[in-house]
Amino acid sequence: MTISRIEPFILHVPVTGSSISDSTHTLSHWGVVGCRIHTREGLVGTGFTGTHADIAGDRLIARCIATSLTELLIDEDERDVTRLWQKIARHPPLQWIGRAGIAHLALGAVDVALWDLKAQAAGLPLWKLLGGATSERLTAYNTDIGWLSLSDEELVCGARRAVEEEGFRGIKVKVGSADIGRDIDRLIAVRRAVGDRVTIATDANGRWDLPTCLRFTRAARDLDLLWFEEPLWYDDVEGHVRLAAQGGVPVALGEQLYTAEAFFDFIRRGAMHYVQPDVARLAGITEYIRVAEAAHAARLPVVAHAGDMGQVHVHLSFWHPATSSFEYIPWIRSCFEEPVTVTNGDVVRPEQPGAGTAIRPEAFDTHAKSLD
Ligand code: 0YR
Ligand code: MG
Repeated sequence: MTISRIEPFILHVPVTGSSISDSTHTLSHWGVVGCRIHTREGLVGTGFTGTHADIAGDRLIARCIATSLTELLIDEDERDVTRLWQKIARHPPLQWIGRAGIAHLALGAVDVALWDLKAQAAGLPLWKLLGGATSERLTAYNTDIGWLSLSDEELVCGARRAVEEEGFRGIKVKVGSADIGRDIDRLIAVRRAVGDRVTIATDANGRWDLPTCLRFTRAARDLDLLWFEEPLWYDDVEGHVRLAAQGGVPVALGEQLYTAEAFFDFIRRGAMHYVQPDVARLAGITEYIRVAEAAHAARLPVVAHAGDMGQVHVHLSFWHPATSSFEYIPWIRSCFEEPVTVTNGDVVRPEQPGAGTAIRPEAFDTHAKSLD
C-alpha cells in the first residue's frame, strides 16, 4: 500500500449569475485547487481546497503540493492518515512557513485525498467509515440567494423561490454594508417574504466593528435571526466575547480559523454559539474532527462552512452528532460524480465509497487551468 504519484490540478468554475459579492470581495469564479493521489495498487484519491480563483495564488497552492508535500508522501502507506498528517504538518521547514495560508490549504487538500483513499479502500462512504450517520436527515440552508450584490428585488424573489419552489427552510443573507439601515431594510423585506418559520442567518464577513455590530443586533431585534456570522474581525476573541455576552443574536464563526486551538479559545471564552469549521482552512479532515469534538464537548452546534467544501462537509455533517444544519452553495456541483443535492430542503446523504471528491473527467476538460 504505497503512494506512487501526486497530480495537482486547478479548476476555475463560474458562480451563479455573472458574479457575486459579500462585504469583502466580488467573485466570478470559484477555485477548486487540489490533487489526485495515486497508489501503486491503482486507487486514486482526490482532495481539494476552495479559493477565489486567483490564478497566481492557486498556482502557489498547487506548487506546494507538487514539491514540498509530494516529497514527503511518495512511497508512504496512504492508510496512515494520522501519522502522515503529523509528518507533513509538523515537518519543521514546512511548519515554519505554513501554519496558516497557502501551505496550510495545500495540506488540507492532501489530507482530504488521503481520507478519500481510505474510504474507497474500505468500500464505504466517508460518513460510514467514520462511524455512521447520526442524523436521519440534515436541513440545508441556502447561501446563494443572499449576496450583497443582489438588488433588493432579486434578493426577495430569490429567497421566496428558494422557500416556495425548492423547499428550503433556511436561508442566509449577507450584511456588512456601509449603511446598516440598508441591511436591516433588506432583512425586513426577506422576513416578510418568507414568513416566520424559515430560519434567516446573516453574515457580515468580518466587516464591522463592535459598536456597529451592537447597533445592528439592536435594530434586528424583532427579526428572529438564527445567527450573526463573522460580525467582527476573525481573530478578535475579546470583541466576540462582548458581542456574544450582550445576548442579541447568537454569534457564528470559524471559516477563517486555521487551527483547533483558535476554536478552543473562542469556545472556552463563550465567544461563539455556532461553530463553523472548514475542512480546507483547517488543513483537512483530521483537524476538523478535533474541532467538531471540542464543540460537542461544549454542547455547541456545528455547521460546516461551505467554502465550497460541501462535497466533503456533507459526509462529516451526517456523521458528527453536533451538526445542526448544512450550508449549501451549488456552484461546483457539476464537477462531481456524486454532487451534493438538496431535495425538499434536506441535503441527500451520499452513498458512493470515498469522501465525495471524485471529479468527472468533463470538469477537467471544461474548467482546468494550467499549473504554470
Ligand atoms: C463567497 N460563507 C462565506 C462565499 C464565504 C463567502 O466567497 O463563499 O462569502 O466566505 O462567508 O459563509
Ligand atoms: Mg460566512
